[in-house]
Amino acid sequence: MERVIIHVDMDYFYAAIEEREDPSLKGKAVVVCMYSNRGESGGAVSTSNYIAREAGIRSAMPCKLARSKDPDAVFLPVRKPFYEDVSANVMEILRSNADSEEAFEKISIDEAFLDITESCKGDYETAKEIGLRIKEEVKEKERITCSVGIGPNKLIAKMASSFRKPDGITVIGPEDAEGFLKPMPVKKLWGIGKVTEDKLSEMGISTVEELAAFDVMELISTFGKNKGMWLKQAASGIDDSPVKERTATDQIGRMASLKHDSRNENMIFSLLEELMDDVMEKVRTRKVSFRSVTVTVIFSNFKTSTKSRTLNHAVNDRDILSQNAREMMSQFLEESEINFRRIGVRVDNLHENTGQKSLFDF
Ligand code: TTP
Ligand code: CA
Repeated sequence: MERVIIHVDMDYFYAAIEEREDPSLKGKAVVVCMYSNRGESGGAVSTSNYIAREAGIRSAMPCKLARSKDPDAVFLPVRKPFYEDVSANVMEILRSNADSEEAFEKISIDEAFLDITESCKGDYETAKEIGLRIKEEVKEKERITCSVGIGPNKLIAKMASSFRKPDGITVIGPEDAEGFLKPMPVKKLWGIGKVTEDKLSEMGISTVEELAAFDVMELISTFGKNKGMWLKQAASGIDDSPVKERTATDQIGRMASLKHDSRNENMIFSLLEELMDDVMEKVRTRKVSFRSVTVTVIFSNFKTSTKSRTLNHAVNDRDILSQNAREMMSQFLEESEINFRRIGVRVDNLHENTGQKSLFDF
């Protein structure tokens, strides 16, 4: 049976929760701000409701700028622990609508994938009913709205959910997938970032249709084997990745703030070394090896960006971790001009060490 996947994305999540909590906000522009320790003037917008978006207010914009765009908007500070509680309730509703406990994957505080292949027996009409039922259940129990995308894989489902927002539902059957993607600009393809978008643009590729038609060997020579093949497949609407929850036990990571926002290499790399020491200590205590390394940077405007590498085989080697993490961190420094606020390093794809001795044991 062909898979049927649902992606659910909560609408203007933090601001929607604030609206729910205070009915007097109804009809007003609401902006949720992450104020920094430097006070109100230093903050950035976390999110805003759709009324505020009409005034041009966007996530990650400085709060000061947002205020100038709509002086009548209501500005509220982020209450992350509270939103996390609401998120946990929503995720329980979503999980209970997936084929099984395992057929569920939370990908952020307000987004998740559900595999519903068995529940709908591969039928898209039934899938749409399930999608509508989920929307109703979330609205009834949590009094906020979400947008739902349904498709033959995660990529299509994810892109379908953002097609009609807020409170939308979009169903893209396998036969519609190509037509759905074709006219989109490549930057809309889930997984394509600014750097890739710019490179593709230099190659004369601006739509998904152009990318799908592009010579795969040429893509590979520019982007490397994995990424080149992925680009070709994604543009053709192909995505075989399973819906699978990433549990905390699958990864070991550490994150910390710099003393102050900075692009100073000494400061960044020495913090990175400390974080890697902590990660390696846990790797050794848990007697595991890892096959991938991820570096995360949270910039001074609160944007988060990650880079990952998959190694040829599982290792528990400090030098290999260090080499990969440092290279990715250098790329971050090259690519952006914004100061770094927090950095993190994580290893995942963990394997238990067999009896064989590792380099560490010698
Ligand atoms: P999103 O799903 O990107 O945005 P949203 O739910 O606010 O709006 P949409 O209707 O377009 O889906 O992000 C989910 C939450 O994550 C958002 O409510 C606030 C938080 N967030 C930040 O704190 N900073 C950011 O830059 C972004 C994009 C989101
Ligand atoms: Ca959302």
